[in-house]
Amino acid sequence: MTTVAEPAIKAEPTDAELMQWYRQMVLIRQFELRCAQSYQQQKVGGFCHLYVGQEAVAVGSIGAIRKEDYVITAYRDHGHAIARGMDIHPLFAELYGKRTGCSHGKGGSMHFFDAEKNFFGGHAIVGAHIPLAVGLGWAIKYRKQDRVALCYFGDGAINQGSFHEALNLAGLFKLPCIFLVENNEYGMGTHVRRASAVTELKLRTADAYGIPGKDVDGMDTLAMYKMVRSAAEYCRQGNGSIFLEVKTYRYRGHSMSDPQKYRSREEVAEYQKHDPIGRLEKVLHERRLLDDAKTSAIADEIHRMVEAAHEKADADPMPDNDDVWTDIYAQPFGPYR
Ligand SMILES: Cc1ncc(C[n+]2csc(CCOP(=O)(O)OP(=O)(O)O)c2C)c(N)n1
Ligand SMILES: [Mg+2]
Repeated sequence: MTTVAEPAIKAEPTDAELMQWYRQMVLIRQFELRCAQSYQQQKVGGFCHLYVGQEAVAVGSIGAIRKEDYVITAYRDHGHAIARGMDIHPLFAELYGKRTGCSHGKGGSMHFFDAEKNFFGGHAIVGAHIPLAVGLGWAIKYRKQDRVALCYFGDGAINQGSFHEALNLAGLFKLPCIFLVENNEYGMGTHVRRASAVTELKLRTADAYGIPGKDVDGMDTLAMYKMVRSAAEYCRQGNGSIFLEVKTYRYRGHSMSDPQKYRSREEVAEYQKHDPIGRLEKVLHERRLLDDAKTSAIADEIHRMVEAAHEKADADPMPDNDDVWTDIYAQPFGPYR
């Protein structure tokens, strides 16, 4: 069995990075709250899965990798897109089915995408993008590049065949992939205990596929950052893939239409006591980077930003009939562009 050394690198973020992450987390939360409102106003077509509560996972992990590294995720993708630096106007526009959306209004909430930022989506079928992450890892190795592929998925994907087939190949070919399961305890309304024979997910891959596993507190941005920094280093050094079990929690329902009968309000409240934004706020207060006045100024500024982006997207044009012929093939073919 391969073992991973404890974080060898001195991964201490700078003050500027900490502040940037804090702003990103507040932005993700406010973006999500506006999404919920817009959904209720029937502005959003299709499904919508909110990331509220899980912000530290995307922000801490994406903060630990480089711009040239690849990121790919499942359908709860708003937080990852924002953490990857996507502008929120094309995200709102995508939700509202507008031409100016990041996928030209054809993908919706589950298909945020930005190839220039090496953000490969946004995928709706549970576990289906994990083999794509192996493809990214394969491309990196084939081209002898100094990159990693960071792949997120939920605890519900862990028993899919695609997960096991993909990890076997990643282990066999020693591909530079970080497989990161966001264990928020539930796949829709099913607790991980009712779906998995082995619930300690970090134990799943070492003996089976030669991919070592670690676990990390996903409500702690700094812990996320440190773990992913060392995982990326492990991959970059040619050791192969790594599997991270991230313990996190979603405060909202699975999607916008979820009466949440499978859990109690007390359970949600217990997790909210360890809110990732509150925890980072405390660190910033201790380091004297933030005080109460600055906290509320940041919240106000981000609120204005979110409202402006939403209003602009709301006023943007819908696609034309002709747009049905575009975005089908990468290269022009027949009537398609
Ligand atoms: C192959 C497949 N089966 C079923 C579904 C329906 N479905 C959508 S989300 C979901 C639960 C997945 O939960 P998890 O992977 O834990 O992600 P989370 O929603 O917690 O982020 C299911 C079963 C699907 N999209 N794809
Ligand atoms: Mg889940």
